[in-house]
Amino acid sequence: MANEPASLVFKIYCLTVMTLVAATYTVALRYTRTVSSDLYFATTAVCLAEVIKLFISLGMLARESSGLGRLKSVLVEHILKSPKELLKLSVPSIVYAVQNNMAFIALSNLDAAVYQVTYQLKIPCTALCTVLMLHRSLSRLQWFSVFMLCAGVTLVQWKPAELTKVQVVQSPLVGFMAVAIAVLCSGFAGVYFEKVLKSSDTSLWVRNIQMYLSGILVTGAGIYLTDGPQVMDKGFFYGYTPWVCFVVFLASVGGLYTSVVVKYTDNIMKGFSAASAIVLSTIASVMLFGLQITVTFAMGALLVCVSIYLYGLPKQDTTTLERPDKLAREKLITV
Ligand code: NCC
Repeated sequence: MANEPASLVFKIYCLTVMTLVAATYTVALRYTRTVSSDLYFATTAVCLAEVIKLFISLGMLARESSGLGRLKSVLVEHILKSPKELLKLSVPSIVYAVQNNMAFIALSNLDAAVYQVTYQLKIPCTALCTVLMLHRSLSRLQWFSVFMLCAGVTLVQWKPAELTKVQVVQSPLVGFMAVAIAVLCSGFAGVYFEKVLKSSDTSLWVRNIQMYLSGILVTGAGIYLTDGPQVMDKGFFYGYTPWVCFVVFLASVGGLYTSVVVKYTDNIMKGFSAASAIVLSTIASVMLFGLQITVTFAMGALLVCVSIYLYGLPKQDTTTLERPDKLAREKLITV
């Protein structure tokens, strides 16, 4: 299972689950941040999700290793005897810890639809990180399609702002700043994890365990530094309702599916596929439940489809499009 290729059906399944979980997560998280009077500590929810992901990854590794003896030797080799690797994976775990906390701050201050729309800036940011960190090249047409996708998803998810009055004080400026930080973190951490994962044969579940171990330490420090005295006073699970547990569950499942998607595709494809899953699930709702399609949705869906088509076109004359600097240098040398 470690490095065998996945079937197309399996990839589509993972992408669809990831996208549906992400959509539900944003709305459920927003709900939990606006309705309850005994507001839970967001930092504890982020930490708890890391713990759950660690245990599930251990279970998956045990399944992959077929036998407890083998599991033990894999853990000794990759965890106890690999401090360097643990340190390497602590980089994305710190960045993801910041990003996951930012999502709570943003959704405490912004409507879920506004958050979802502005968060789409992660698509070009991820493409930029891929080019810079993985040294992959995108043609001009592919760059164009990345921005077209960003505009398309924005239109597809466009909804009128929440009309219901929320019970908490909100600061849109703080919300937008949190989104900006989350966008940068998502692009960087996603591509960094992809780079580490694909640069060796080490199993995805081992990489996840290495990352979640430091994730627990970092998010634990986050609890201590941000809400320490209050958590000591009121308790770790203060304000936890069934909805909050549901949010933590979604955060864990969504994160694990994200890791599988990155393993079998890449971070840019994750953006494209998530967009098509949103379009397809809305079309399915139209056919199944008679949902009304808006003009903005139709325009956005068209942009998403065209951008997917353009991104997939074979690259032409890549030297001139991708490395004009290289070409100019070569010309200078000949002169
Ligand atoms: O923003 P995004 O993902 O890139 O964030 C990645 C999430 O996956 C977790 N992760 C990543 C790699 C890995 N090996 N293990 C992990 O657990 C990170 O901790 C981080 O939470 C997206 O592409 O839009 C996506 O969005 C998130 C989420 O909706 C946003 O971050 C909003 O806050 C989705 N997460 C969930 O639905 C829980 C993710 O599935 C897709």
